[in-house]
Amino acid sequence: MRLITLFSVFILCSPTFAHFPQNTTFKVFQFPDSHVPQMDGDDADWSMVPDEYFYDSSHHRGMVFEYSIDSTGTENRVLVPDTLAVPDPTDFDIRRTAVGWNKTSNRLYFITEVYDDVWRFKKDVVDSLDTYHSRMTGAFVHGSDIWEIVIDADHGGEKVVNFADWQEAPEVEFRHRSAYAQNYHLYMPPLNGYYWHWLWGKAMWTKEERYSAMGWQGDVEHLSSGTVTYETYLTPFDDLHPEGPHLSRKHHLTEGAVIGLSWAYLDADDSDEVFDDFWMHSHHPKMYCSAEYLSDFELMPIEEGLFEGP
Ligand SMILES: [Ca+2]
Ligand SMILES: [Ca+2]
Ligand SMILES: [Ca+2]
Repeated sequence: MRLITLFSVFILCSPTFAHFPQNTTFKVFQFPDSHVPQMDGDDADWSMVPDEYFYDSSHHRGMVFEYSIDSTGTENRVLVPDTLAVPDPTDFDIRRTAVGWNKTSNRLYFITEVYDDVWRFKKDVVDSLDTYHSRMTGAFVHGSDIWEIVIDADHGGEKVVNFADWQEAPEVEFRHRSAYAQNYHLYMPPLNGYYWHWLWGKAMWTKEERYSAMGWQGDVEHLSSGTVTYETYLTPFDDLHPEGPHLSRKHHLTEGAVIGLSWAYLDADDSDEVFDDFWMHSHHPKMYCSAEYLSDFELMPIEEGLFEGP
C-alpha cells in the first residue's frame, strides 16, 4: 500500500507570471436563452457548438513524478519540475471538453467526455469531505476521479489559498479561501453515487441548485473502465463568503469580457488516497492555487447563423 504524503506534489504558490499559456485566449460559447443546456449528461444540447470551442487530450498536459522508498519503507514521490507528460489514451483520454455561458442565467456551463481505464468513485466515509479538517487541509479528497475547475471571473489573478498561516489564523484563511477565485473539486462520477461538489473553502452552500448542478451518463462501475459524459454549471463570484450568499457578491458575466479559467483532471487509478496524475488544460501545475496560473477565456457573442429559424 502506498503511503505517500497527500500534498507531496503541491508546491509553494508564489505567482510570478500572469495567465497560461501566455498570448492565448480560448473561447466560451454563448448559449441563447432558448438553448441553455440541461445538466443531464446528454450532449445533444451541445451539438450546435462549433469544433473550435472543444478541447481534447492534445490540449492537456500532466505532471511527471519521481518515486523513491525511504528507510521506513514509505513510498515518496516528488514532482519533476518543468517537465510535462502527454496523456496516454489507454490511461486517461479527454475526448472533448467545452465551456459555455448564458447571459440571463449568469452561469458557466461545462461538458466533458472522458475515457478512463480505472474509474474510482467509492469510499467508506464520504461525510469526512465536509469536515473542518478536510476543508482546511484537503485531507480525504484524493483517491477518486475528480474534475477540478478554477474560476476567476473578474480576472483579478487572486490567490485561491494561502492567505494566512493555517495554524495561526484559520478563520482568516477560511474567510478568503476560494472567495475571489473559486476552486471546485467535482467528483466524476459522483462519489458513492451522490457526492459531487467540494469547494476548496469553508462554504457549503455553493452546491445548492441555484448556484450549481451536475448530470452525467456512462456505463461504468467502480474500478471499471469506460467513458463518462459529465455536465455541470457553476456560478461565478467576485467575493464568495463562507457564511452565505447574503454576504457574497456574484460576478456578472459580460459579452466580450475575458475571464480567468482553467481545469484539470485528477485521475486516480491505483489508490484510494492519492491521484495518479493531474491533467491540466493550462499546462501549469499551480493553476489549482492561484488565478495567476489560469488561462484567458473570452465570453463570446452568439454565433451568427446557428440559432435562426422557427
Ligand atoms: Ca445536456
Ligand atoms: Ca486512468
Ligand atoms: Ca481513474
